[in-house]
Amino acid sequence: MTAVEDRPDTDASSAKEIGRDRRRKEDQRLITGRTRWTDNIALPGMLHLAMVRSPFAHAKIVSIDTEAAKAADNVVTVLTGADLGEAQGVCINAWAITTEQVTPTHVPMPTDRVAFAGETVAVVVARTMAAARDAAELVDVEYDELPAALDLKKSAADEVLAHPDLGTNKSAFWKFDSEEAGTGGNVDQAIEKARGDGIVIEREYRQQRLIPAFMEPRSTVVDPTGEQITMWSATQIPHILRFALAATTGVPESKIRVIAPDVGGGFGGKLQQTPEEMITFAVARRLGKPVKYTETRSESLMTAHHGRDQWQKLTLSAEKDGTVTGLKVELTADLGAYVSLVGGGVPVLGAFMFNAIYKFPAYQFNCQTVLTNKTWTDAYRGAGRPEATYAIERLMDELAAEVGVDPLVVREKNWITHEEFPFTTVAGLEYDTGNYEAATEKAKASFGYDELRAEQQRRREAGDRVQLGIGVSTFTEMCGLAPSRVLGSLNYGAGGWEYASVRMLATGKVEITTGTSAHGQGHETAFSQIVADRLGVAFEDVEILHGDTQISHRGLDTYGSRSLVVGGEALVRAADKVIEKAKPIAAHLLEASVDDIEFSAGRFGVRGTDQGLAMAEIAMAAFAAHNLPDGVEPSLDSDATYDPVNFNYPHGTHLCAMEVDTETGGVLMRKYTCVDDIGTVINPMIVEGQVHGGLAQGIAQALWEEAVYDDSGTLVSGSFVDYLLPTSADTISFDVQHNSTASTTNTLGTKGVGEAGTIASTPAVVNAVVDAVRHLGINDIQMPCTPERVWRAIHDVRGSGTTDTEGAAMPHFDESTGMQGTTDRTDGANQ
Ligand code: MCN
Repeated sequence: MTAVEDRPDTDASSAKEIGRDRRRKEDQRLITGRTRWTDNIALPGMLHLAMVRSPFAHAKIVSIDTEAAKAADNVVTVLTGADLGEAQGVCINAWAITTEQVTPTHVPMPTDRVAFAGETVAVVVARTMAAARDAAELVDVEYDELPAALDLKKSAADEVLAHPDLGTNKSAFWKFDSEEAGTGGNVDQAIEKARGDGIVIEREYRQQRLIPAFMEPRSTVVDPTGEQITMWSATQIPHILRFALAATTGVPESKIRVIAPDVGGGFGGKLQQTPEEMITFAVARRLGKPVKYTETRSESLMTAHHGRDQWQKLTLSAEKDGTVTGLKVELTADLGAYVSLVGGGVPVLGAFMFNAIYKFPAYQFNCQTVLTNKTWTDAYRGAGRPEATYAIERLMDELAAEVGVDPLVVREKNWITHEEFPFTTVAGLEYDTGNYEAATEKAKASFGYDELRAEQQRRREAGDRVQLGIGVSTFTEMCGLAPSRVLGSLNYGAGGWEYASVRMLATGKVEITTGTSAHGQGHETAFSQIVADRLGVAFEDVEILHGDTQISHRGLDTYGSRSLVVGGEALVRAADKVIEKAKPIAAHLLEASVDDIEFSAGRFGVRGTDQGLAMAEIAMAAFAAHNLPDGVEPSLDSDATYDPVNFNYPHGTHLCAMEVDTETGGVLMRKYTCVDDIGTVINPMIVEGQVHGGLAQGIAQALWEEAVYDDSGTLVSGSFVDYLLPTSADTISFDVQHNSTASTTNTLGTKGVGEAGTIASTPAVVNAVVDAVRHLGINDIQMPCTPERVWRAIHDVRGSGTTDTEGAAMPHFDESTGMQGTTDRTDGANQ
């Protein structure tokens, strides 16, 4: 990856903060360790928890013998679900996608039956963490194992029930039809017509289950002493968590304070009201003492919610020249054992994105969510949109192959041109701005598209053992979640607004609170840049406070790449209110009319004169209150709650070159270029980091990561030995660029970036791998494209004896370019 560490902050004399590289303020404390992670918190008399977890995917709890554990050294008590009773509350589902949704009750610590391997059945409370974990081994639980619903398709057919009392595994069926919605035509008719005189592409893709493996495992401390119960948690959603705790335990919301201190990553995986948080809260209340629970990495992989896990059945119709006419999506989505906080809605987020940047005249989306006896699923970076993007971008490559043209040609034939914005899509969204042509041209030039295509051709003709594939992904996404009315129409349980406050302190410094809750995104830096420009104050003078419901008392937190476009807009509006509040004070002090006061670069001036006062001077005057106009309050602060009127639509063109060793199945990334359009860039250095991290996660889905369960429902990829998380050594130096069309959905013209790299990259990589071997007769390889899977695909077509395969017998093996799996090459291409 690019070494951003060596990049200095850009030109300090530049007047503007927005658009400027700024090293992240928060990194000072993070990299020097002068900060507080939840697990660092130590309170007087604090006790430690360890969870006793089910080894079975599905079993009746016959008995729990806690005596031996209770007698162990330093153990205070052992509690079961029966002991805690209703005080443990329930884990809520905030998004029932239909009114008929079948939703099993999710008690944090069940008393009668476990529904996935890893579910908690008892909790040990001890004076040290080690004592708690040791004693957890002594809790003797007798189970009566039940058949487990594991395979997604079989579970959808109700072969084995995940929750026998519910009588079905089918949780909800959700449908969108363009004809019914009035946004397009009849998809079945479009497909029927194409069967007669056009092209019909039918494919089934698997979105494997992934684990959002954040750096800091989940951790929670609850202090029930004092007037309020305080919870520190490594969470993305302190505000939502406080609401959920209050709503499900009966403790008044005003008596609960939730603090998300520095949080070491989340990727959607900490967008949850977890059983562990609920149990910790209940135990602290019961014992009246502070308690802490920190999970081990194995617990994290096994029980923090998982992501993706879908089967996608797709039918695309087109005219013979590649003009698309219809798209039908039939999705089966694995919810796992429970319907998590927003998990049921994740596929619905994808529903609006399958049509992507293309002008489909007809579209239908059908989704069946299914309960199984596996870890529950929910948002994972991109949440629904990577799945949709994968499907459509893979399909566009298939269509191009069928028509016999370059994948970019078929895309260009069908995409929305820049003159057509704003454009209402067949899924009913209004895309505000974009320029797919410009992003693609820039990407092609930087990537060396034509040269790489020529090289690919040469290698094919020469029958090289190592073939070259080029993958394209011209993605868009909807982020900036979200207009509250739209969320309401989708039956979501909350809104999508965001809150910010701006307070000018007497000394001229600025204190900001935001309802967003960063956990690695660098809000403190980027938001300081926005405020510095807006109020004309120094970047260093802005302090951003967040992640504490007592300090930033309103908010809907961080996910869905919403923080800048929704939270940043709230901040701009609050800052503008402060400017408006300051104007009468300035006019009064300058003995001018308010109408003559102009604000520019931090100074309130009198039009047509050189008289003026700085923002800091007005702040001091407002604080001292010695000489304020009548009726003006002695303070200079304001706040704003902003509810967006539209989503936000970043887009980009991602191009990937992969080398595939047709003898071993080994794949190696040769080049990756992306040109993203995220509107106005606030901090290029942060954005580059976001894109890098996002790309690594998307590429990992394409090539390495997969959560695998065995036939009994045990997670066999339960450690980093088996769950293949990439390191920087596994990726290459990415070519990251931008093309900017300002968004009209917010004042700053920005678009979100937090998920862009993840959403775009997975299909780019798989398209490249498939492209490298398409001439052999291969049109799909299931993710992750491990050497074994690639080798099997090649082996299978060779075995079938197709002419193509025989024609590509790969006679020229060059030792110097040989690849094994995904290990680095010695020529430095992977550095
Ligand atoms: N930004 C910018 N200019 C833009 C867009 C964004 O400077 N045009 C900056 C923002 O100011 C912010 C960062 O980039 O500092 C990301 O902004 P945004 O796109 O608004 O996304 P969020 O802050 O809402 O972050 C959520 C997003 C998601 S959904 C996941 S998942 C994710 C991600 O961000 N998880 C992350 N990035 C992550 N980064 C880290 N380090 N850790 C995670 O867990």
